[in-house]
Parts: sequence; structure tokens; C-alpha cells
Amino acid sequence: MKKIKGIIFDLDGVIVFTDKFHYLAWKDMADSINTYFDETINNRLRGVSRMASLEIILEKYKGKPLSQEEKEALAEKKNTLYREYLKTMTPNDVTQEVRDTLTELRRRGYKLSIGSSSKNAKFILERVDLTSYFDAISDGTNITKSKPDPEVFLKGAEFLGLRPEECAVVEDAYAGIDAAKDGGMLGVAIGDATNYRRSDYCLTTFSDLLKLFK
Ligand code: B16
Ligand code: MG
Repeated sequence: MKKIKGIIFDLDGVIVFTDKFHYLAWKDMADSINTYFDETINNRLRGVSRMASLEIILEKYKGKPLSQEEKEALAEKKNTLYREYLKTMTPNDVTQEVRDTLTELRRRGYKLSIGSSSKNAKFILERVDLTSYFDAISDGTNITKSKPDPEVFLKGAEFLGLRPEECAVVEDAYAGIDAAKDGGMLGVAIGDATNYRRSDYCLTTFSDLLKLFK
């Protein structure tokens, strides 16, 4: 654990919980094209990019074939509604435990980055007043390949000026742990990802990070 100098955090499912907003916005979009969508399908969208999420939802679509333009319009429609929900977020949507843990990790000398598939990551961080807690932000706006590709975390490491093997990734999604491991980083799991065999360490609660990174 000594060589770890930077910690890269997934956003949705680790720092904030916007699953319910994703669900409501995708549900609205799916209803508009008479397509079945439920919470189980929503769980498969964790860490997956917007367009890849749409393709998963369209597995249940039975209408006429959709052009790329129509698909992009559907994704845009979902995102517009999703951002309306995001506007209801406030600093109270981040726990004191998360704030204190991030502050203490930084005090201990670790460099911190976000590593999120979301193109809305910076907007969310502003809403919950968390931008200043991080040294770098790698998100859906600076990548061409989504998790499980390691790109978002490799960029995060690069933004921190560190090598991949000097970084740990904190993730809630299997696709995120795959991305971390395939990128040569330590995979620290919380939530859903604690059931995944590729995870190196499992957290019961966010502040367990302070036991892991002394
Ligand atoms: P957007 P993360 C991911 O964020 C979400 O888990 C996933 O459900 C979403 O589809 C993806 O971001 C893209 O989000 O539509 O806002 O660009 O977990 O990687 O922080
Ligand atoms: Mg996540």
C-alpha cells in the first residue's frame, strides 16, 4: 500500500447517488417509445456511458429501426430531464463522512481525482459543493472509450502526474473495477462491486479508506 500516492474516485454510486434520477429520466424516455424498463435493467447501466446505456435499454425495443440521429435525440431527451433532477441536488446530498474522509486523505498527502463516465460530473460536483476537494477531474468529457476501458482512470492518473501503479480506484461498478485492474491500478470496491472477485479491497463504509491509506 506504500507506493499508492493517488486515489481516483468514481462519482455516481461512490460520492453521490444519482441512480434514482437516471432511472426516472430513462423510464420517461423508454415510456415515450413504448419500451419496457425496470430497476433491474437500470442496475446494468452503472458506470456505462450514456449511448451504451441507451443500447442496453433498446434491447427491449420492438418498434421500427432507429437511425443514429434518432438515438442521439433519445439520449439528449433523457439527459435534459436528468439535468432537471440534478438541479435539485444541494451540498446536503454529500455526507459529512465523505467530506471528512476526503479532507483527511488529502491532509495525509494523497492526491485525489474524480474518474467518472459522466459528462455531467463537473455540474454535479458544483451542485454539491465538492469541486475544491479534488486535485483533478477526469470524466466523460475527456474520454473516447467508456468503462470497462481504463481510459478515464489513466487520464485521472495523468492529470495527477502519477503512474497507474501509484493509483488506487474506488468504484461501485463491476465495469469500473475491470477498468481499474486493466489499467494497472488497485481496485477498491464499495457497494455493489464488493461482490466482485476482481476487487482488491472492499469497503463497508467510505471512511474505511482511512484504515487502508494511512
Ligand atoms: P451521463 P459514474 C456514470 O457515472 C453512471 O454510473 C452511469 O449510469 C451513466 O450512464 C454514466 O455515468 C454517464 O452519465 O449521461 O451523465 O454522461 O458511475 O462513472 O460516475
Ligand atoms: Mg459508479
